[in-house]
Amino acid sequence: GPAPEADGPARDWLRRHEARFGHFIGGAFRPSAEGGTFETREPATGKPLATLASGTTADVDAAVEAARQAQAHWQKLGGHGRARHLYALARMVQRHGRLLAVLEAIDNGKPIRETRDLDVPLVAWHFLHHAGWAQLQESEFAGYSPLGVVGQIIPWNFPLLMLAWKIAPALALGNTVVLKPAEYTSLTALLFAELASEAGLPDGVLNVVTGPGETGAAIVEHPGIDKIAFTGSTEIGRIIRETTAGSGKKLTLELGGKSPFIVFEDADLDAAVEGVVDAIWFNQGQVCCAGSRLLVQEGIAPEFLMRLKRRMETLRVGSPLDKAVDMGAIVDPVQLRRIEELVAAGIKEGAVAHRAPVALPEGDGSFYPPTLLTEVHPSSIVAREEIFGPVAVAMTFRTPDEAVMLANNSRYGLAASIWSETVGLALDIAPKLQAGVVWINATNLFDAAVGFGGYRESGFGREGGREGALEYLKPDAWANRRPREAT
Ligand code: TXE
Repeated sequence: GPAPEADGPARDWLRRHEARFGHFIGGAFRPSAEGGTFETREPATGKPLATLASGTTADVDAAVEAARQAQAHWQKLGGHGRARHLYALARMVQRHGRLLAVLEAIDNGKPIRETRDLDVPLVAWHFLHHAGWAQLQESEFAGYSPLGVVGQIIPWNFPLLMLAWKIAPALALGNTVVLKPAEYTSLTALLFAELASEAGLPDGVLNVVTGPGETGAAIVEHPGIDKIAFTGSTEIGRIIRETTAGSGKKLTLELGGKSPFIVFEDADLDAAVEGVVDAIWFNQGQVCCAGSRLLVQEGIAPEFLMRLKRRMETLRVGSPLDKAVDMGAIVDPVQLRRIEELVAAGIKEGAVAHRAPVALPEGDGSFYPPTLLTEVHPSSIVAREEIFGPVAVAMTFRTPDEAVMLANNSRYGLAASIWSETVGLALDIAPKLQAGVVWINATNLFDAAVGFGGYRESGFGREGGREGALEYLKPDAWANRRPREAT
């Protein structure tokens, strides 16, 4: 196969910082006020990767102070002024795309093919899209003002992309940011902040505070923050909602999912098999909108599952820097154990596990094979809980009505995917699915122009497009006065 991606520049960057990083506050790295640190490891090898600052309330204070000082000037720049900075960030991401992609693959364990061809281009696109909203702010959002300082807490499954989803709209519309990356994957956020500063982003506009959940809680509780945007587990989302209740902080939550992937008997079966590969084995299944519940119409189920198992034999699991692999490493041993435990619980409840007969890399990396669970009852733990790993859970249905009922039988409602060659059927089913996004003969498509977000316990608020922009604005008091009716 092709030679592995050269990781020299990313390792050089780590060495330049002696693999030790402070928070990025007010345009510079600085250690934690109380001196706390923590270590991160490389998912594919288990080897130590970097020492990071562990943020406490004192660090969050400093970051909020820097963000507050920067905000007035950032707002005064106006939409056109800020658009220039967003275009510069997009160009910066493109120029350093290889470095960002490699560091992301090392830090998260996801394949270089994905970080290079998906994460990084989507990040650049997100800044370009929001540069447009900045330019249009005065005309499209007359009567609205920025919120001020926003606190943003992101997960580890798409570290750079979640950073972009959070900071691009916030910055475009005149807010400044205190961002906490996930503790497993903080490196690309730190590199991004450093590069953004070099690209001319004013000091204090983007501050990155690293640390565990407690650091996130310090952001959530900080009185100087006007809005919290969170992506992560439903459990923590619930805590954040309780903590912010009555505080006056605006809140958006993008939480878990257990999204249905519905294959009707008239589907193009080979296309649908490829769809499953994208839905549940892309990014090792660590995708909030992963098509993790595979609902197959009874008449084609044996044939479809046979083709799927055959396709599983060709998937390759290996080093994230190997350009030929389909799946890399699971982000952390803790997550790996969570997957193993859930699958074991499902098997105990009667599920049959088919593991792709692939060789997993030797050593201390966290790897898990592509897995398909069949004979699953809808009440089984694996049909209800988010596994957040490369595990497809298959069930069957007889009629379209039953498919809708099964699909909606979830506490989540993030995404859904319909596979059918009958336009009328697909268009009849789509609006009946309680999900923030419904794909037809497609899956995991992301568009910066379209609001992404969930129903029910998948959260609320949208990211991307016009709806996402409004989440970072507040209506001006005077603009709420309606013109007097002509009498
Ligand atoms: O998530 P957490 P974890 C799901 C997925 C996964 C499970 C656990 O099922 O297996 O959650 O993952 C910060 N106040 N998803 O434990 O804890 C934390 O530091 C404020 C789905 O990693 O929710 C990190 O930055 N912040 C999801 C971020 O929250 C707190 C993506 C997410 O971590 C905090 C991730 C607190 N009290 C996990 N506690 C998706 N929908 O994409 C933690 N954090």
